[in-house]
Amino acid sequence: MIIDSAEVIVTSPDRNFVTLKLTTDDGLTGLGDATLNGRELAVVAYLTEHVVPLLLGRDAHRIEDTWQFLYRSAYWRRGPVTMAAVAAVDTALWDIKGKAAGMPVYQLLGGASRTGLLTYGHASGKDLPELFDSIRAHQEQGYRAIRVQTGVPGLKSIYGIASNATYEAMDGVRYDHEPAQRGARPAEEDWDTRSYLRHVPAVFEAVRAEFGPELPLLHDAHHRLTPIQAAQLGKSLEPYDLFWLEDVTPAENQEALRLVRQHTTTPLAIGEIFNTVWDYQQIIREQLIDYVRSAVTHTGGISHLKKVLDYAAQYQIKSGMHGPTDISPVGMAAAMHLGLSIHNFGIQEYMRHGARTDEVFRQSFTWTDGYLHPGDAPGLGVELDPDEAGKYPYVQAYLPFNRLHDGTVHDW
Ligand code: CS2
Ligand code: MG
Repeated sequence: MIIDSAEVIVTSPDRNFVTLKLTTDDGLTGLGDATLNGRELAVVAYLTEHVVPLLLGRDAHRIEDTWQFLYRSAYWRRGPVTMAAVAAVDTALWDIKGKAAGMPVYQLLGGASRTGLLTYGHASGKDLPELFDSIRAHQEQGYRAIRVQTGVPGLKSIYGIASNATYEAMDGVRYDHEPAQRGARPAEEDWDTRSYLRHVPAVFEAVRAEFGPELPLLHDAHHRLTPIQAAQLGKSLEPYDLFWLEDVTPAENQEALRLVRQHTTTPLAIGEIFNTVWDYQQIIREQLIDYVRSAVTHTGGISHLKKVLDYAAQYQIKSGMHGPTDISPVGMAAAMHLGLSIHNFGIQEYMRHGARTDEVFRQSFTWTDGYLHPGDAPGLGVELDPDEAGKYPYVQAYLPFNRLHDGTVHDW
């Protein structure tokens, strides 16, 4: 089964997506998500100029060998662009192997370890009434776990708050926060850690008072705190029993988490910007996190993320795969097949895509009563409609960035 053709498809129905489509000499096709938010075209070039020519004529069955070839023969390893490109090839080959075997990919990964994947959704509000409405709206949609993001008094715009602009763009449907904004330059936002640290515990106190002790609540600090500030936040949120506190401090410095662990028992989730198992080695070995946040799309595909999660399993660390709208339906399906098969599944992030995206990507996965299931179609269960995709050319978009009051650039 020889790889006969390889296409890199860029489309922008509700946001930009990059998809690799492989076709074999006996007509089987496989899709892989290569979307890197705000840097999409870098992966397109890496795939088109450097990877596609190397794939043609290869045996599509040899997934692990192809992974090792792409990772080692490049000489320059790791990093978001390389690992998104490798991920797209790996995922597309698993899709093909599933179709060749006439089985959904999760069956090739060892079969189902559960009946469905618990998901969490993004509730947000610039103030408590708006936040409470958003939580209720997500519960009505079926979510059994809720990520809570809140506005902070004194800050104009902040990560995670769905804006009315998004509201209008989505045909009047209250829509989650879409971080990448279309435009020629990244939007500048303001940030102040002390205002945030003073405000967030009070918000969780109010949410618990309103919604009770059971509802699993998550929060994303989005890489903005120093290690001691992260420890402070984790401690101040302990009374509200969070499911997890995410990206509480930039984790390039893996040791930073030791200080956080010393001061708080709030569960920690990290890894959505990690790309290989080596980014996790110390924080897993030293039990410094509780959830692995990597997505298949950004961590070298199903083959490599499975290795990360198998390593994490030895430390009772669970999966919490990244699943915002910048992970395409192909990347989401890959996450579901892996998540259904592994033992140490924790929870799956699930931001629902827009209607135009659902037209471009025909999906067979289901979301019922708050649980996702990849479906039982052979392969991944997602097909791309080239005519629909062709309607929406790429639109430049950037993630915002932060400046402190004194003008210093800060983590967004
Ligand atoms: C976020 C993302 O979903 C999350 O946990 O951290 O929204 C993130 O900001 C985007 O994926 C960036 O592209
Ligand atoms: Mg996050």
